[in-house]
This record gives sequence, structure tokens and C-alpha cells, in this order.
Amino acid sequence: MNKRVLVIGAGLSGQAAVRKLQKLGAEVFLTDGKSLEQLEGVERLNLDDKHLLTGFVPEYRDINPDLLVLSPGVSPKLSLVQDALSQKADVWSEVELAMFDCPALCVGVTGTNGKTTTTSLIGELAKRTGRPSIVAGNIGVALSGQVEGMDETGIVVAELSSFQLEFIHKLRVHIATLLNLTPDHLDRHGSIENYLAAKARIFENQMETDLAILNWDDPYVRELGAALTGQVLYFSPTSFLENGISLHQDNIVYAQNGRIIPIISRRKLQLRGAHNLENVMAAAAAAKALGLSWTEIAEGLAEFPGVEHREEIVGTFDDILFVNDSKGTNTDAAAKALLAFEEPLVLIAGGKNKGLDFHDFMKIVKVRVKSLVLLGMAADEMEQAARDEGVERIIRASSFADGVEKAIAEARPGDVVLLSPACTSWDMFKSYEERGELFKELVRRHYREPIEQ
Ligand code: UMA
Repeated sequence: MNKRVLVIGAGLSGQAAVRKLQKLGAEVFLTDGKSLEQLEGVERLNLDDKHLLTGFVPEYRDINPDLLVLSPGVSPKLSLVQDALSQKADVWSEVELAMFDCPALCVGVTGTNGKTTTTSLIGELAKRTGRPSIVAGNIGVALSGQVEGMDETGIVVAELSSFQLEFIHKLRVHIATLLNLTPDHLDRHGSIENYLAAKARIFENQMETDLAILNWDDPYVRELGAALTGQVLYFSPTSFLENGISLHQDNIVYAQNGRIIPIISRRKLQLRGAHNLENVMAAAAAAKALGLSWTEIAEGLAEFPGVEHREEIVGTFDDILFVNDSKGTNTDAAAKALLAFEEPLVLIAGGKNKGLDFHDFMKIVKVRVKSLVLLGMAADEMEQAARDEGVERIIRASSFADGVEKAIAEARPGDVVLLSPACTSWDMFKSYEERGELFKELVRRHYREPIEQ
């Protein structure tokens, strides 16, 4: 690639992008608003002072790149990006760069919630095809680098966020699913329509032989079907579909013109909660398109235990079940976690709000939660919404550790203590993973060596 390329953001995506571009022979510049001391791993990149610009974001004209590669966290509102667009420079997201020369089959998963579970599940099912496969993307591993060396026999299973899809160009996702759409990332996208438009780009470069897997129950998603180029397969966790994957008498079934093929009984799944049916159905559809038989798919579905930080069982201590749902970073995800448990709940919530309103969420909290422990930047806003909706027992915590201790003090045998923050972790942690790990550690530490109240 004989180009001047400026990569913005020196996190996971940016560093992977730099490595790939260097291998391609481009002249690579990397910039990050953070100072060098605040960045991890950048010193291992082969970049001199002229090409590594940290602690500030340069002007477009200082570098005049032919191509800008954006980390997902970089907003298109950044003046550097706006200038590049007005100068007609190419602007790609890191996933576009990762895949532009990759001949492997791409299976992409997007949606507000369930992406990681579905991507991981498809990844497990893909292994059963016997073809080389990888799982990467928004799941915590940048695609660039992971796809290196894959040929047309390979399968890339990619979790794709709206941020990553916002700047794709030619990325062709052969098998693509949009699981659901509820308000999220509105601080970045401005409106749900813009957010939907970004997500729907997953289908943009599909050909007629490609497959779009859509949620019939989600009005935003269902409507997309009519305008897509690829074949469309719907799934519905609530109503039987004559054509598609849906629920029929407690079985997940595939039907074609009303002819039913049972796939698996929902009772054989380890994943809990109605929302996981969406993930299972979408994954089954993708796996079928990868050439697996329904029997092979059923085996893979039954064996799948779920993913870390997503309704993850930490353990039962003093007859109290502890569940880590740190990945519940928006109100919809957290609401689904609440609905997955029948036991009395002590909920730990709060963190950094992504521009969401908490009132509808608090209506569910009022019905399902016996004690609500609030922490983080959004705590005031959440408390106000909780009070407006009549939530009675609200406890404020001064720190994350204090929140966990207060939740434990609230819980009685038979209860569930659930961390499902409905917010990002970014006010207190680097990532939801770090928050989830600390939760697990604090719970385990408490029961090994109880802390005096
Ligand atoms: N930065 C700037 N200027 C900006 C914005 C960011 O310099 O205007 C710099 C930051 O200082 C930081 C770097 O960019 O050093 C971080 O880039 P990033 O936020 O894009 O993070 P990465 O480390 O590259 O991780 C990203 C995804 N993060 C986001 O989308 C926020 C990871 O998804 C993903 O796993 C990773 O790429 C690999 O593909 C995480 C996520 O939270 C899990 N995703 C959101 C979600 O799931 O809700 C979308």
C-alpha cells in the first residue's frame, strides 16, 4: 500500500492497524490525545517521533494523509475527521482495514445487546465445520492481525459495533445478523435513526447469495428486510414463523413454508433468559449457512456455557447467588438480566451514562429488585429516576468496593446479587472486563475473609 496513512487512537484497534499498515508498506502516522506515558504498548510499535504524535491530535494539513484509519472510539465529529472528509481523503474504520484484503468468509454480528454471546457461540459452532476460524472485533480483540494469513477456506466471526460499522467502505459480511436495536450510544450517534443506520451498514455490501439474519420481533430490524440485497432469514423468540427460526412448543425450530424441523428443546440450553433465545436462534441460522447439520448445531448449542461478564455465575455463598453482568452497559441489557432471574434481587448499578434515560429501566427495577445499590457518575441521575418511579430501597455507595459490601449486607439466603450497571465502566475502570473482574474478586474475598462492617 503506497499511501500516507494516519491512524487515530492508539488502543487495541489503533495498534493492530499500525502493524498491519506497516506490513503493507504504508507510511504510517499514529496519533492519540493521551500522552505517551498514559498509553500501553505503543513503544513496541516501530514509529519514530515524526510518526508518533501523542498528547495532542494534529491538524489534517499537518500530515495530509491519503487515508485515515479510525479506532472505534473516535467520533466522526472530530475536526480532523471532518477535515479529511471535506478533503475527500479516504476514512476507514479499523475493521475495513482488517478485511479489505482478506479473502475469508466473514460472519458479522451486530445489535445493541447479545453481540458477544452470539459471536462467541457462532465462533464455537464455526470450529465444528473443520475450517480454520477466528473470532475477533468488538469482542475485545482487534480484527487486524487476527485475520492475517487466512485464505478463502477460513471463517472470520466478527463482532461489529455501530462505531466500527460507521466507517466501512467495501467490507462484505457474507453472513450478517442484526440482533436487536434499543437506545444506546446516543451521545455519539445523536438519534436512534442514526444509530440504526450505522448498524444496518453491516448489510451494505452483501451480494444476492449472502445471508441477512434478522429479528422479526424487533420493529426496527424487521423493517430492514424488505430493502436488502441478500437472502433474508428471520428469527422470532416469541411467535411461530412459517419461514424462519422460531419457538414451537418449547422447541427451537426451523420452518420452511410451514414444514417444521425441530432443532433443540430450549430446556437443553445452558444460556438463561428469553433474550438468549435471540442469540441462539441467530447463531443457529449462521451455523446452518456455514454448512453444519441441525444435529451438529444442536450439539454445539447445548454445550455452550455462555460468556464471561454476561450473566456470569460467580458462585453461591451463604446461599446467595452472585452474578456478574458487568457487560450490561445500557438499560436494555441490564433490564434483560433482571428479567432472567426469578429470585429476589439486589442490584448494583451505575457508572457512566451513555446519554440514556433511566425511567423505563427503573419501572422494571421497581418490580424486580428489592434493594438498589447505586454508584458512579450516573448515581444522582439514576437515583432521581428511581425515586420518580417509586423504587423504595435505594442505597448509595461511595466506591465500587463499598457498593459490593452494601449489596452483600442487603442480601438474604435465596437472593441474587446482580452486578448489571446499565452504564459503562469508564468513570472508574478501563473496561467492563476490569469492573467484572473486580466484582468477582471482591465477592470471593468477602467470603474468604469477611470485612467488618
Ligand atoms: N482516542 C483519541 N481521540 C479520540 C478518541 C479516542 O485519541 O477522539 C484514543 C484514546 O485516547 C485511546 C484510544 O483512542 O487511547 C482508544 O481507542 P478506542 O476507544 O477505539 O478503543 P480500542 O482500545 O481500540 O478498543 C476498540 C473498542 N472500543 C470502543 O469501541 C470504545 C473495543 O470495544 C474493541 O473490543 C476493540 O476496539 C477491538 O476491536 C469495547 C467497547 O466498549 C469492548 N465497545 C463498545 C460497546 O461494546 O458498547 C462499542
